Amino acid sequence: MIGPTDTIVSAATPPGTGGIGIVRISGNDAPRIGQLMLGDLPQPRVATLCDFIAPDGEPIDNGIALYFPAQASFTGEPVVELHGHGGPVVVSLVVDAAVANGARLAEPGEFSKRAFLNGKLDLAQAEAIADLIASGTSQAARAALRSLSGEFSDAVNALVSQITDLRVHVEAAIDFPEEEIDFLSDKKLQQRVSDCAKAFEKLLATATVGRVLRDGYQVVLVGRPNAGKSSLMNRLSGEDTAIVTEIAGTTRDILRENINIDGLAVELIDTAGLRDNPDIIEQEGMRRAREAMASADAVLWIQDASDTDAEDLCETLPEGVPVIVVRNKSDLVDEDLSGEGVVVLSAKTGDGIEQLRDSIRTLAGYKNLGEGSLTARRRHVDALQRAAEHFYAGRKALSENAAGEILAEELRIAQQSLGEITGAVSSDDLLGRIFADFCIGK
Ligand SMILES: Nc1nc2c(ncn2[C@@H]2O[C@H](COP(=O)(O)OP(=O)(O)OP(=O)(O)O)[C@@H](O)[C@H]2O)c(=O)[nH]1
Ligand SMILES: [Mg+2]
Repeated sequence: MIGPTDTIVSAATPPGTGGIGIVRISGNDAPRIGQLMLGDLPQPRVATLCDFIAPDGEPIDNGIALYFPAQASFTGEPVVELHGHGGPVVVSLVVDAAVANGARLAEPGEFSKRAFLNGKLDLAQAEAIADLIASGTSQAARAALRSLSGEFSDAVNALVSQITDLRVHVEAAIDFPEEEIDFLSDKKLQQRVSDCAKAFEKLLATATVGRVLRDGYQVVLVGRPNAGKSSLMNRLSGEDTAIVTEIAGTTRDILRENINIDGLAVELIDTAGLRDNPDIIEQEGMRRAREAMASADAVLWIQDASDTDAEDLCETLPEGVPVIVVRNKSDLVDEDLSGEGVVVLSAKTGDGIEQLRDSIRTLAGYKNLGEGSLTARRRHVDALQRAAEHFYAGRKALSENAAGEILAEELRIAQQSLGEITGAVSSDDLLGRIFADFCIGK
């Protein structure tokens, strides 16, 4: 890949006042611009106190300047950093001076993008920078740092190289048709296929949790009116957010509350009760409830355990969303309500709430999250899933029809999907979308 050639400048510290304000200049022209603004370019990587000078020769500020030659900079290009006083006017005067000397204002994420284009980081690592900056819990921050250091990319690359070995093996078999059958029923090949399957499973589990760590886990509470959805949301959050009454149809709007289950950020969404003859307001509430379910990570289907007539509307739930069935109001019932995949609790007394928290953690894949967690994005999970589907299709073709060509082709596509994660395979459009989400100066 050929990197960009113009020189960019931006404040690297957030707007506003602070102890110091940092302006970063990156590109082939950075040493020349640095020299114009500082009188002399500092020694590489030596913090040097100097005046920052405007094009008219007047000093703007006095501070520390650093020069990083191309090989040893964040972007992979020559970089000059000016650490001055952190006032919005001073910082913008320094930026203006760099522009007057030939630099261009950087777009959001452009420094990171250049680091990627110059091979200093892969795409997943560059994304981890933004995730580290945006992380909302300390667990997420630690996981993002691990992804930034390349642990996630290493795991992806290891899988890519496993698939490459497998492809080489299969393609060799195809090239020697007279021995193909033997090749394809070879024990070693079977071993490689099953190793790949295990690696896919493991990486998908890691990425799925990593995605949840980054984005949080969205749980929608749905059920019949009066089942106790709002009571349960209030109980889980410890806040009195939602109105609770004995009137069926109390909740009509969507209500949101963020909770933290042992470091897992969970967004709870309370919805209007689903019923057969809703009034016009409830109709809209139900429409919003269904919309929330469609994009949720999980659904809590809440039943009133004391209402034996309550018919189960569970079948109205969207396909593919994991569901936890909650039998609420256990305090009103003596009989045993437990069952497979069912949590029995009382929103009123708090009985059984711990089991529910536990079920949510398990469903999120967060249960046994050790120290080794990484952050990942939905984009990564999608690419991994696509790769896995092709791999499994290829494995099926091999086991059912000894179809080596099909396996080889599916492996090639799987490899390509995995390449999208680290950016080994990428398009301008994808890069544009990813880096546009970064903040200015990063
Ligand atoms: N005894 C008992 N009553 C409960 C429990 N949970 C909720 N209730 C009562 O059930 C009634 C309905 O509770 P809500 O939380 O408003 O129910 P909801 O599902 O949000 O109802 P809508 O918003 O109308 O759909 C209220 O009178 C609550 O006090 C429980 O665990 N035990
Ligand atoms: Mg309610």
